Amino acid sequence: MVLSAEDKSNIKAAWAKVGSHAGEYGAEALERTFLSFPTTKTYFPHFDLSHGSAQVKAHGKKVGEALNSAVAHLDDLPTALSTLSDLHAFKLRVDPVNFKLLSHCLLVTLASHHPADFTPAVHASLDKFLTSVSTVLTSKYR
Ligand code: HNI
Repeated sequence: MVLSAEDKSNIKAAWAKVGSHAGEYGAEALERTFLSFPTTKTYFPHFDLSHGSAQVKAHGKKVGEALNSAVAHLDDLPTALSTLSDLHAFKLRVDPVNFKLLSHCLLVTLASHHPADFTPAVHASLDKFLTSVSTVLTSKYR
């Protein structure tokens, strides 16, 4: 997945609108993922997954911060996400299909909060971005 110059500028512009809400959107995307795709909950047996859960909020913040960092390092995602890649591949062993589900819910969350900014072109660039992040996080599996 190669991000074009236009993708990069779309991703940065969209993320500028996200601003300080990345953690909150991360938590909303997680809640949407757990509700819409319940098998994803199997990776979080140790979490309280109820609506408003402090654990989901805290985890959403971590996911949001990781995405903030990825947006700041679009030219070198493998380096920026290297530690997280090790974690997901070697320790958590999350099946790659789940990354598509979370990515979808991240897109839905962004679209619902920023409908006017979520043009088809921005949608496509954000989809490529999340696919790139997911590819890095699942790249050390085999
Ligand atoms: Ni993921 C931990 C980021 C996809 C299951 N994950 C993290 C952490 C970050 C993170 C950041 C915290 C690391 C730390 O504590 O050092 N995860 C991301 C990102 C994506 C992603 C950016 C994709 C966009 N993770 C997924 C998916 C699943 C997943 C798709 C499974 C459905 N992640 C986990 C689990 C943990 C985790 C499980 C550990 C949670 C805990 O605290 O015990």
